[in-house]
Amino acid sequence: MSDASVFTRILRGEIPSEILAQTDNVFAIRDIAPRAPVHLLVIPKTEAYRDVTELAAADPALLTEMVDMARTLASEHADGDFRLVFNTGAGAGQTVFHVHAHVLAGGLDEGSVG
Ligand code: DGP
Repeated sequence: MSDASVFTRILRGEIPSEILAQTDNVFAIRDIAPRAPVHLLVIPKTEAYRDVTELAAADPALLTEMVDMARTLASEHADGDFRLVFNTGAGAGQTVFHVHAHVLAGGLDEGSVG
């Protein structure tokens, strides 16, 4: 039984998921339940931060690195435009408390925020 998050277990290879991109600090996978034609997750390798508010306060450079990877992935997997979503708190739909960004792209409905 491991206390590691599902994303840490993917990074370790304990749960199968293709690593689409990675740096020393950040990696990306496909969401298991896509809600857009392109739906990727950008995740810090550390699971020290539960959500984006903790991350932004403690390590804004790491947050910037996540945004940079999202931009690169949106160019590689779609036309470059993307929506970046951080569900923050269970009431907002967060289920994994290891901060991660949803990168949604490819044929999104205009004007939608959700
Ligand atoms: P959130 O609701 O914001 O905490 O998003 C967590 C996302 O993680 C959710 O959209 C589904 C995804 N997810 C959960 N378990 C796995 C998994 O084992 N593999 C992959 N690829 N994605 C997962």
